[in-house]
Amino acid sequence: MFPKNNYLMKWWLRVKLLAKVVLAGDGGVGKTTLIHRYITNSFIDSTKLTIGAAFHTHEIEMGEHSVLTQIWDLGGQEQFKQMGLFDRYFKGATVTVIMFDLTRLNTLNSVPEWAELAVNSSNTKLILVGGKKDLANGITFTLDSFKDLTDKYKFECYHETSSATGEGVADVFNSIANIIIDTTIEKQNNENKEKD
Ligand SMILES: Nc1nc2c(ncn2[C@@H]2O[C@H](COP(=O)(O)OP(=O)(O)OP(=O)(O)O)[C@@H](O)[C@H]2O)c(=O)[nH]1
Ligand SMILES: [Mg+2]
Repeated sequence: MFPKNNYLMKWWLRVKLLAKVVLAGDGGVGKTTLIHRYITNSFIDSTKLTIGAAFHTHEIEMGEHSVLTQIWDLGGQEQFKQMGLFDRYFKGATVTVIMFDLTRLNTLNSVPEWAELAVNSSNTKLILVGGKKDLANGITFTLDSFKDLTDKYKFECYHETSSATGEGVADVFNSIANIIIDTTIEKQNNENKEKD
């Protein structure tokens, strides 16, 4: 039962804002470094490749809301994709971040494949991230640069990040939290309508 009164709605959201987030994208694009930068505010310049998947929980403060995220950081190396293990990680995801590397633009070619895996296993919203901006020699994009991708997969937003300088990192997680808040409210409003 979802409260219709505004005061109760705020209280209810405090209790209910818990969601699954998946970080996907090719090997070495910077997923683990991004989550590490966000959680610890520090840069690791030589991570080991992620084997299978790694799991974190993190609370994102968004104004009056506190959003509890369960984040799955997938190992992007081809051998893990070939194992066909990822369906279960995407299942139930509210937000999927698909990352490519601004210094290796061929990593953009895999974005549709990651997006397919995500949308085939869940009702997830998608965010696109271009990583390693500090090494990109000024190469930059906007969401409109990816018209074919956004038409097909409806990416909510696009961010460019550098885990070395921290640029853009908080923006990604703020977008994640905002999507979780909006999706939770929308879902409950729909359930209320069905009951009325
Ligand atoms: N200069 C710079 N280096 C980065 C950045 N992000 C990641 N790196 C480096 O890129 C390498 C790979 O980063 P990871 O975070 O391990 O990549 P990943 O996407 O998790 O890779 P898999 O676990 O194999 O899927 C590491 O040596 C990082 O230090 C960045 O924003 N700037
Ligand atoms: Mg990794």
